[in-house]
Amino acid sequence: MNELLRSLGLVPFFTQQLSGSELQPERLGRVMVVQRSNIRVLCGTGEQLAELSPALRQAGPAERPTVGDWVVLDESLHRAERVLTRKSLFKRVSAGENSDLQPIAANIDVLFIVTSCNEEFKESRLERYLALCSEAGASPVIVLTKADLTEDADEYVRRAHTTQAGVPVEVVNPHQPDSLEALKAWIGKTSTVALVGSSGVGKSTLLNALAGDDIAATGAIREDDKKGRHTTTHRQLHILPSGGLLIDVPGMRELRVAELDGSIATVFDDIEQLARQCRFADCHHVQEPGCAVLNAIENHQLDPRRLVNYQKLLRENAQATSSIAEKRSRARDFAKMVKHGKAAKEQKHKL
Ligand SMILES: Nc1nc2c(ncn2[C@@H]2O[C@H](COP(=O)(O)OP(=O)(O)O)[C@@H](O)[C@H]2O)c(=O)[nH]1
Ligand SMILES: [Mg+2]
Ligand SMILES: [Zn+2]
Repeated sequence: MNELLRSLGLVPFFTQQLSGSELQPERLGRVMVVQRSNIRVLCGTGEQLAELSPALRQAGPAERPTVGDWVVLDESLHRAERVLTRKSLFKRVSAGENSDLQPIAANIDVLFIVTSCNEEFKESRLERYLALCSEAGASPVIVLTKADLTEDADEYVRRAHTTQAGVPVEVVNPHQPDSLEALKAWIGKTSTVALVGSSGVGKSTLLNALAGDDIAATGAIREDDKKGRHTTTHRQLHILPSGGLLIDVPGMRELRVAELDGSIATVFDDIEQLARQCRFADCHHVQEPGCAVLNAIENHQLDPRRLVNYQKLLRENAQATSSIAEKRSRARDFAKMVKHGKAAKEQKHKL
């Protein structure tokens, strides 16, 4: 296969999905940016601006191409025909009334969950990101920025480790350039990493440091022109000079969860284990006698905040999941109605 495509992360998982005529380097590409009606695709022969086929335009948000996707272009090379099945997908519930799942980044291997060593740091937000990461099928790494602003970065590292058993935690300090080496090791040669985290934690700064160039505008620039024109407002896939790919995801203000099957249990495995030892199988860990979870809190083995967040995420997930299911079933009913309506009309014409 084409060298450029290989460096963009093309592995057998994707090539196996191609039929003979699609196996041409100019027809196959990775989505760098999604614009209003076009996508920018890096193909085996260079960059292409492509429009979406009518079928893709009409598809649901989850089926349309997103940053990091592999797409096949048609013979004209100006139209994206199909999206290859994804290896992983980071998604969230879109903000607003009309909640639906919104894809954020596809085919990522590692998710850098970026947070800073100051009051922005919140275990509960990290746990939320970790559940979304587990559901996406990517490996999480918690990245602590602004270590230069605290006397005690180790304390933040300790707290970060409590959010999920075994989660890797890396610290970057702008005064210690070699602190980036650990991150570079995660990125490797051809793996795709997405940077997520609140606005202002230093994602774009990190991207620039890793790329060794000013490819992303940072918050500091915004303060100069007061317009925010230069800060990242869109997601983009960047190719690093040392190999590897990075997707900068601008801060998502709302990060609701839905359709997280077993992922909350993965992040909160400690609570799940404890719950198995409760006297009652259906224990809600509120005030039941013989509750192993409350017992662990009493003995300072479990932070009560963590139990509250676990229950909150479970509730939120159940609610959002059922409302999305309802919406889908309404859409299906409507489609059926339209189809029947059409059929009835045709029948009438025949008579
Ligand atoms: N002191 C310090 N400031 C940082 C660090 N990383 C980023 N910043 C600053 O934090 C602000 C926001 O950074 P930016 O990269 O735009 O954040 P983003 O919104 O996550 O992309 C900018 O003024 C950066 O210069 C760091 O490690 N230490
Ligand atoms: Mg940014
Ligand atoms: Zn219990």
